[in-house]
Amino acid sequence: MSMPRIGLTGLAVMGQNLARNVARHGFPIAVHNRTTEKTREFVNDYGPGSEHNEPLVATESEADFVQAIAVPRTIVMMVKAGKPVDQVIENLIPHLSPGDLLIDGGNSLWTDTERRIKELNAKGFLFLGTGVSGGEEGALNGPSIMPGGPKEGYDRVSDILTAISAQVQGTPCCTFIGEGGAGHYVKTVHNGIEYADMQLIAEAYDLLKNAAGLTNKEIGDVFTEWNAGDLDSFLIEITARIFRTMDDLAGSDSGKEAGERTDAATSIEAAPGTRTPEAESSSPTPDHYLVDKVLDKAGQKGTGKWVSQSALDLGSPVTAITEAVFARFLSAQKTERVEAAKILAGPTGETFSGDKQTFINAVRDALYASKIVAYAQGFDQMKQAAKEWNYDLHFGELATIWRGGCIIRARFLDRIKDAYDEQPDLANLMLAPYFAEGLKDAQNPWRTVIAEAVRLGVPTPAFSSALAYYDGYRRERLPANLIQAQRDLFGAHTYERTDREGTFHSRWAE
Ligand code: NBP
Repeated sequence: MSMPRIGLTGLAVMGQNLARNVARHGFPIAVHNRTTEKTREFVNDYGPGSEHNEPLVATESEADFVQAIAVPRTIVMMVKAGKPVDQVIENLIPHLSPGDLLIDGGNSLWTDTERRIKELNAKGFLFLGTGVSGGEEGALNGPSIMPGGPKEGYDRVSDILTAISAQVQGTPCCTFIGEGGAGHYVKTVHNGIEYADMQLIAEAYDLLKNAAGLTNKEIGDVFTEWNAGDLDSFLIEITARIFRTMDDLAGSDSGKEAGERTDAATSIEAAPGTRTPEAESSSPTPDHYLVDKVLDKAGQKGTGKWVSQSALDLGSPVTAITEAVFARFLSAQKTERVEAAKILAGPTGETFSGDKQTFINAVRDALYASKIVAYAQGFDQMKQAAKEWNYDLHFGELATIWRGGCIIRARFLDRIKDAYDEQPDLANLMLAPYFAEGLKDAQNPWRTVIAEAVRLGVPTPAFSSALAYYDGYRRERLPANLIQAQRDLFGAHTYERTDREGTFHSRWAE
């Protein structure tokens, strides 16, 4: 094995898989972890002499790690975002040589990345803030990679990054995003879109289950069918898988979902403690869908919140993303919700009475239209950020590298790419003819679904805010004239007129 030109520190789930991905592409790689036991186990399991025989070089101290890499070095850090990144940098610096390149592949705050680029540059090192999306599986088999920072740094390692990224129609899902914190900023917005996408799917599920009364089996079938159409995406695909997973830990004391059938499901690989409905058919006791046993408190690591915070600073109305963040906060108030459920009234005497299939199709259309809005908002935010911080973002390229590997990969990213290829300065994605047409076709069912949700008391914050954004954006005149009048009346804030230039202050009627 030749001396590695790259090393990776941080051998948790992402680091291990990414290191193996690099090694499997024929690039020997030195590996390191704060807890050295993990490094030993990892290299024993996958390194030279193991059944995988991958070109991994185990190292223990920071000095050993750095010495194991050929100069000029490239070192990838896959550690917890925040302070650990600074600690790792501090520990590595005494051992580095001028010109070495550090890559932070974690979900770091882009302003931290901007700071680290400057600090390391002052010390003679290069630093890239690089978004990596795709979770464990993507890291191993090909993630979407969003590198930002000095172009010189990217050029040094682009052969490795493009080789290990997902490939779609021969195109790597990795491109240089831009200078400074652009890579981590784009990754953060990607995560914001992911939040919205997941919330929209959860709302569709809620409507199918609690408005139309579909069983889990039927819901799984609906998602499988949707995945064959315009909604084709990783998140819809995994949602269908979730509805095909039974819970091995379910006790026999609680009842099976009424009307549930457990036949005819596509085979999936069952994780320990779970099995598929086929396995269930040979089970001596009736069983439960695992999804029903999952506590309804959504976790988060902060990237969605960062998108919303940044959107407020930039003045970009990313309503669907922010509602998705708020929905996770509300879900986390489980104890309060359990109490509130006993006190607060919902609609009385209202039941679903429409045609089920028509409603299912309408939910599909509402999901599709809301998803267009969520992406449009995310791209709008990146447009504002690019202006604010001079990021040279190429939106068509972003859509290209999100087509594979990452969590928000979806069929319609091809259409987003086409839209920005045709019109790089597109004001809003919703205005691209393909999406404007899609929204036009979906708008009536979208409205029907939201009206039905309101009537039945099913919360749809992301569906509803997406529609309100659409209706607001397409309105030539909004009621903001009244807000300006109020501001001028109580605070002499002045206003502009529709019929003449200048700013005005009026004495409003007593
Ligand atoms: P974690 O985010 O759980 O981080 C664990 C790693 O950080 C371990 O290697 C740990 O070493 C190391 N570490 C910590 Br914690 N504090 C350290 C310190 N002070 N000095 C040195 N090392 C330290 O791992 P992950 O889930 O693999 O994620 C890695 C990065 O990738 C994160 O930024 C994450 O947000 C991002 N990311 C994760 C995913 C995903 O699906 N999980 C997807 C995309 C991006 P130890 O073993 O000694 O404790």
